[in-house]
Amino acid sequence: MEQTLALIKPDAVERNLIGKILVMIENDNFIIKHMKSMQMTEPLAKTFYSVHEGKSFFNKLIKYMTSGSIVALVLEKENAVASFRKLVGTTDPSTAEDNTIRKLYALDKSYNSVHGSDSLENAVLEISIIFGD
Ligand code: IDP
Ligand code: MG
Repeated sequence: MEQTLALIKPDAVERNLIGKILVMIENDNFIIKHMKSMQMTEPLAKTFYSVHEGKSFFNKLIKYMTSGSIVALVLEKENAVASFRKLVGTTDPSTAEDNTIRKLYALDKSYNSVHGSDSLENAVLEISIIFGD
């Protein structure tokens, strides 16, 4: 079964939204295979977001993602990667579809509450970065 990597980001953990987001994930028939609460170190965040290195928002992104606890999840479902991206909604919540996690909970395009892998290849890579030994 296909897997994807989900993160509940610091802005959502801080606002006590873990439970509400997990309900949305379970109601959309994802199986939670692994789950942990953690705080990203700066090196881990830089590795995880290395594709964005050099972009204008990179430093702000690293500061945000290391600012507090996150919840990391490995989710399983048929077509998990695309299905979870659909549940997450667009990067900027102002353009996200109704009933997506970001439409309901994201603050703006920087502090947007959740992460979902954007391809099968990146899902495998991100799962190994966060859950690999
Ligand atoms: P995604 O999370 O929807 O895949 P990406 O473009 O991969 O979006 O960007 C990764 C993360 O970087 C976003 O979720 C958001 O937290 C942050 N980000 C993206 N674009 C901007 C921006 O223009 N300004 C500030 N932060 C941004
Ligand atoms: Mg992305």
